[in-house]
Amino acid sequence: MALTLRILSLVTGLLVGASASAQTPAPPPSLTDAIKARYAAWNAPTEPFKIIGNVHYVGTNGLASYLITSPAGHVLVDTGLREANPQIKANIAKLGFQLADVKVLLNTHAHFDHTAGLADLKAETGAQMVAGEVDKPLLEGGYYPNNSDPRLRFEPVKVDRTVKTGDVVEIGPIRMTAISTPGHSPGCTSWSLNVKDGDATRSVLIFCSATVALNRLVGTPTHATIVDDYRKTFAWAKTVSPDVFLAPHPEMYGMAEKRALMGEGKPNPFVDKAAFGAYIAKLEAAFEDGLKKQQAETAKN
Ligand code: 4NZ
Ligand code: ZN
Repeated sequence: MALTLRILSLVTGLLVGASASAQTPAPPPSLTDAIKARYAAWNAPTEPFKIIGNVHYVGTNGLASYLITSPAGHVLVDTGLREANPQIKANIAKLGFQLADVKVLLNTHAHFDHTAGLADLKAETGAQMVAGEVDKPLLEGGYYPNNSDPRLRFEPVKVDRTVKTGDVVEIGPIRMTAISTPGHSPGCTSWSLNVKDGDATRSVLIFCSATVALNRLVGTPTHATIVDDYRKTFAWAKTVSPDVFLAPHPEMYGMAEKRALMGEGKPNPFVDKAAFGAYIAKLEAAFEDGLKKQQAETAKN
């Protein structure tokens, strides 16, 4: 019972960004349990659907992948775990699109839960792999920064093009602008684009992430500039209010709840200018809390 609770609290902590390590003093075996517990949820299937304009959800129920389509070719953002690739491919086909038309693979950040299928999909499509400059060595090495735990490794993927803030990925009418939002990973990259929604144009942000999750912020940090990086990302995040906020973990923006509200003639529930700001406020508080907890823990040892 106590163990189950500890695992649950670790997993919950990872997802909401609270430092679970304060309740659970970072025992390596719990990582295995946390990952295992997440696997089933991460791999659970879901129906693909059009979110808005040419942006589609083609991921699993637990991990987001986005297909941005155009007559000149498609962009796929992130995969889930390696074994979820058949689901992503089936989801693309279900929506009436062809895997072979995926010309670019984008990544938000080089963590196994969003990258493990990239190498296989790149081999199958020949698509160009594009990622944040600072995450390139992680993607090409298939590892988590400053962590040799084999459970965090993934199939390495060659990065053909690296980006930083302001760089644009273009395919036909698709223009996706990279924004470096480091912290959660050193090269964490958010992607912004405009989509047509009837007569309106909507701004869409696929936010990389800024949860603490498995990251070490103090002592031997996951990467040297990590605390400053998170703070810069929060400062930037407070300056934007996209019409549509998306992220690599669907629960970050209430994917399932919003999808359930979709319907003919109803306003699109994914259009919510206040959603990102509200999320960032909570996330920043969770980060500062996580930082304090890690500092207190380090001071004790
Ligand atoms: S992440 C786990 N990508 O940092 C690992 O949000 C990594 C993340 C979340 C959860 N995990 O092992 O449970
Ligand atoms: Zn991550």
